[in-house]
Amino acid sequence: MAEFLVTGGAGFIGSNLVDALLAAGHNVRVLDNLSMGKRSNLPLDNPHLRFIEGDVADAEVVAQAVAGCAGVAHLAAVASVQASVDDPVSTHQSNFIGTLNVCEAMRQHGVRRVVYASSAAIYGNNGEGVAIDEATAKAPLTPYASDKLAGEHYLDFYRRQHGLEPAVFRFFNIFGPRQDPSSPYSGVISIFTQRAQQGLPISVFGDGEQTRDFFYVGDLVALLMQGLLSEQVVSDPLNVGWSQAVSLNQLLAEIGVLCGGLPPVTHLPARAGDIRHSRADNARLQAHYHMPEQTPLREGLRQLLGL
Ligand code: NAD
Ligand code: UD2
Repeated sequence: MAEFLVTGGAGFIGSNLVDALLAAGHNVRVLDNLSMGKRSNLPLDNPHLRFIEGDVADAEVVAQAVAGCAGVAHLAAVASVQASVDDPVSTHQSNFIGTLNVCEAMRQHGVRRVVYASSAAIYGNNGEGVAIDEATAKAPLTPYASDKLAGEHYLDFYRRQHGLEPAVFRFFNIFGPRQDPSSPYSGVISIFTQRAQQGLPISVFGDGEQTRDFFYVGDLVALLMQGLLSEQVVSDPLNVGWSQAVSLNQLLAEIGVLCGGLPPVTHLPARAGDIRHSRADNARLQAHYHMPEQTPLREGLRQLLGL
């Protein structure tokens, strides 16, 4: 069976992808520095899994991890936008140099297929209020977004020059089991559900009428698997969202139903620079991928809450 490398495989999205690859009978290598990921996210006793603790910023380590594998899902990054604002130099090592190291290692070892985790952050505030398509002008407002966009450009260079086959996905708001709720900048669903379960007060920044296009991690994994395994991939970047707007107030109502009520909800001033409405135009994704059946928000929340 083919062996695949998942960088960042001990994290939220990566570990869900690892589970799916193993379940499909593949061998998996994970390269993760455990800065955010956890060993407990991985089935370490599975003989088909090899865990390498190491940094994608280390070219040598990346080259060893890439050698001999059939394809790479490159998910390792400091996923916190705020961390990139606070420490652009250090996060650049993970978020950009790590991507360049993966490209170079793939070129050296003749590995072609790579799935890349880009982000809706590359659009900045552009397209706000309409469904954002991939042609929307790019406006990276943070080091995180700049690094993700630069990574896309480098992958395209390696595609043209060295025959790499990148499958580039621009994730909107992903949620589900193993998303870490511990920072104030963690995904809102992970924070709200954890606080609801623990009976702790919930803070809504603004009036709660801002909307997001929430996408369940299991549905994302189905797409990442296709990106990794399908005969051919489209090299154009693809938005990953359902093109559905859910407000925070609607989200809280759903959580309230599942948890049998909500703790006190406080409204605080809106976050500076917060995007009011973010929604993907996913026509290009639909044209090129077999879309999974959508996991409804309530069902995704149920999974996350362990109900
Ligand atoms: P996560 O923090 O759970 O996963 C990232 C993993 O990468 C962690 O396990 C972390 O330990 C590892 N990592 C970080 N720096 C590393 C380094 N230098 N070397 C090796 N490993 C390193 O976050 P996630 O939400 O699972 O994000 C996965 C990918 O998806 C990231 O590239 C992120 O930028 C991207 N993304 C996520 C979202 C979202 O909604 N969660 C949205 C857009 C893009
Ligand atoms: C998401 C991504 C970010 C970047 C951005 C691009 C996550 C975690 N963040 O930011 O990486 O790609 O999209 O547009 O996926 N909120 C509250 N209370 C809380 C926490 C959040 O009200 O305790 C609000 C927050 O102000 C925002 C909404 O919830 O209006 C969603 O916040 P988020 O941090 O989950 O995600 P977002 O869309 O700001």
